[in-house]
Amino acid sequence: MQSKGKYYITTPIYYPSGRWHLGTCYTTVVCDALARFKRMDGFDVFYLTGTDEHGQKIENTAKALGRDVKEYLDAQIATLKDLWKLLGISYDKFIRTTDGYHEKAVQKIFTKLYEQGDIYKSEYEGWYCTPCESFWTKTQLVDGKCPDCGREVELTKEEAYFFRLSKYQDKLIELIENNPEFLQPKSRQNEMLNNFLRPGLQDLCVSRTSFKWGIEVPFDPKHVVYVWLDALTNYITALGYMGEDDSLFKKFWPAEIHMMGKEIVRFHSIIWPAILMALDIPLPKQIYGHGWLLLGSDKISKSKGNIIDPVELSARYSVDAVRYYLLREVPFGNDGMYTNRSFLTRRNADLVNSLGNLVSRTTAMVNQYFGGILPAPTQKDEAADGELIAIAEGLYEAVKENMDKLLVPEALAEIFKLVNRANKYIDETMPWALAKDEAQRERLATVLYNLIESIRIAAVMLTPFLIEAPQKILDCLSETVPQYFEGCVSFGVIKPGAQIKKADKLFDRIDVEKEIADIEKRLAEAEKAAQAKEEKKEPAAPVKAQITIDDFAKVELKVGKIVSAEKLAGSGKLLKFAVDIGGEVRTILSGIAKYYKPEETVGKSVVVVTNLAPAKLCGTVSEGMLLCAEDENGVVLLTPEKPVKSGGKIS
Ligand code: ME8
Repeated sequence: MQSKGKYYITTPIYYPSGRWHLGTCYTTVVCDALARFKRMDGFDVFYLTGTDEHGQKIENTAKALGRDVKEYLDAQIATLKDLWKLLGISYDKFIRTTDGYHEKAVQKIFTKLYEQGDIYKSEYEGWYCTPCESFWTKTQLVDGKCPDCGREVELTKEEAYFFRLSKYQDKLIELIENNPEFLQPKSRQNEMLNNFLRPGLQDLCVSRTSFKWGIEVPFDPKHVVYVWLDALTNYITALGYMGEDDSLFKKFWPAEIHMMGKEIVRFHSIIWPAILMALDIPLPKQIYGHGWLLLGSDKISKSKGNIIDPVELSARYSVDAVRYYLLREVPFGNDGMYTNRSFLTRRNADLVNSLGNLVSRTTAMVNQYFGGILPAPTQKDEAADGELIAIAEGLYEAVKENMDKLLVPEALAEIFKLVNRANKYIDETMPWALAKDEAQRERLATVLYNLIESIRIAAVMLTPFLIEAPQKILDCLSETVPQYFEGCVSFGVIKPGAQIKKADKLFDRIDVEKEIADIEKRLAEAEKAAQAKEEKKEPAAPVKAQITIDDFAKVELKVGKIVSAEKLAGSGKLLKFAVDIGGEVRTILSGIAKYYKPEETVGKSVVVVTNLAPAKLCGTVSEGMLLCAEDENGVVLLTPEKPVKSGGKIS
């Protein structure tokens, strides 16, 4: 089919936080439905998503876990990709900001902007936490202290590069005022104009020297590119901008839509167009800031057994139920409130009762009355059939109109109008009554044909939204999932004679009250278990004050060999050792009588602190200390892993 044009749609790039809950899936699922819809509608679609992988926080997290940063990221990204696969996200490209082509392109962009004077060098002033090596803005501080570790911070200056954002202020105001389509929904326009643009823009800090995990500024490598210049440019570098092959950029840029949650609209509607203006490339057609999925009384916590985890939700209630909930229940552009009850009720009402019931009742009747062969509609009745057929005939246009306006829940509501009308049609026409009267056989055939054809159209129109049910339904009708809407959304396409299989249950019915009671029980049990675990936990050993390498160098450690050992008279705890530390034999006392018989230790190589001030214990002077390790099983002497001569220095 001839392309209706191109359609480039993006989600933001995700932080590799590992804590992806139902809310985080919202942007990708919505974009997926739009991308799938546009593809079926005949557009050449490019759907981009990816991950935002630079910055101090990521470096700190990986280090705290004792992991190599890239290795840590690879594992996180694999998990995210698995989640997108599970949810059927049909992205065309997944960009990682650690991808080499992106890093090179960002360096070129930075250099270009610097050379043309849009980036300049100055000083950044911020609050610095020395132990965390992190800069914070005043608003990020918690009670004036580091938000990560709670320690004191210092006002510090750091050399940094700045992007001349202020230079674009007037152009940005003009853009938002004169192009109402650029920033949607409309409420976000006033927010940007009144809160940020009209009060005046400050230049934007685009480099840092206080951490390393970022893209090096090519002409000043002690700097790394800071946040937004790296993150936002993914939308063009993914297409090959400033790369080896920019054919995708030529084909797909500018984007039809950048979709995101409302908290990052500011960066997309102010910083991003300013960067594009500076690069002299066209602006995206639309920035859309959707609302948030808020959580009723449920906290987002997997450890507490909360079903807000999309993987768990999909496993228990199906991927389609998760997608449907996100697309149908959250008023697009506004916030939506998740509760277990709203999720389960919506699933039962629409997917089980309306759709599932319609398909199973109808396919069962075709099997019961016509041996599973679709009969021809030979006895039409305009009064009885007209409304159903009109809704089915007009469904594609109704859905398209809503999707074009990004009214996703409304588009789904149109499809369910048909599903519900078809259920009502069954009640009105009462096929089971027609079946009892041989004279009504043709009418029965027509009723069932109309129902099957309505189901087929509903399933085709559901294809961009759900990923399992439409295929299952169409399979029952011996139809395949079409690539395009064209040619399969008008009424009367399915041919009489088609084999109609009895539908298996599309969605299991769930007793909402029982399920909620179950969830609450599981939550309570998990919470109790977590609490018990917490109580059993030994209090963490207090962390000793840090020492410098110079402090450590003051301790002289040598390998020694135990020449003789005996119990120290008058002490139940101490053993008295003669230890050869290389040409000198020392008397050393150690409190390990409970763990070693004296004769067991003779001949062992041990680690000796040789410059410890002598101390008198039970009348005997100890001239050093033997190092031991301790755990719940007892105390052991430390010994070198391979034989080392007595007197061998330990460093
Ligand atoms: O912001 N409801 O990444 P991110 C709805 N890396 N949407 C939600 C949500 C919720 N409860 N929680 C998160 C970033 N999201 C940056 C973007 S783009 C150049 C850089 C959405 O991982 C959020 O609004 O924090 C955003 O659209 C997406 O998840 C990724 O958020």
